[in-house]
Amino acid sequence: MRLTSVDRAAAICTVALALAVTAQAAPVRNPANGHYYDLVDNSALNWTQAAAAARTRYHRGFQGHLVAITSAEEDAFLIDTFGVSRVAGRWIGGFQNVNASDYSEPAGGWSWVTGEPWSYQHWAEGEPNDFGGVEHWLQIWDAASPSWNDIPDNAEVAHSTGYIVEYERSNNIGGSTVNTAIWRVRCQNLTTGETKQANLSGTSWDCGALGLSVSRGDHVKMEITGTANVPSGRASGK
Ligand SMILES: [Ca+2]
Ligand SMILES: [Ca+2]
Repeated sequence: MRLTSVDRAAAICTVALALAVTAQAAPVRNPANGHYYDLVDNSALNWTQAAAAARTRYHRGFQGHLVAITSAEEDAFLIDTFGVSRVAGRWIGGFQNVNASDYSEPAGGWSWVTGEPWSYQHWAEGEPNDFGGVEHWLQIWDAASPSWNDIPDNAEVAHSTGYIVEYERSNNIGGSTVNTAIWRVRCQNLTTGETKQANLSGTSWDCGALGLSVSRGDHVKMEITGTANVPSGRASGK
């Protein structure tokens, strides 16, 4: 079979993804809540790219999301399991919802990607500080203590080392009661050129449900971009 450039790109992408996945250790189960956690090394992704990438990962049928650290116990589990040096510098699932009624700088409007209540906080000393007026995303700081820093949506500025994924049953992260994120989901049939897009909540999507016509053998690309309460970023897959 003669591969088109699109086929080759997809094949290379698939190999790269497989290597990236197999390079990671197995996710670790937290017996306190039954959720699994792992670290993904990728210094190139900004927060929104990492947030989208985390949702494309699965473990034992559980869908991933950037970790929402909602208690001291969960925080301690991560630090004890992975170690201070390995959790430092990673994106976690907090962001500042600038449309929220309680938004103010630097400490108002903070939210978790899961929609869980923002109560437990582990800010580094002097943080959040909204440095430069553009720090609306959350990382574990690369300091002696693995505490939190607000930082721009920029991997280079954040000196990011990657991100932390939490896996749990999708009904815990996809229900209307807890998931407030709205995503722009765009599907393109690369074979026919047809494109469909919609703004959707939830945590998994199907290009067929968007009305895209797909025949056997067609190549389809899905892009997930933040809207409204989640800033822009993108991830793509087949
Ligand atoms: Ca801010
Ligand atoms: Ca800061």
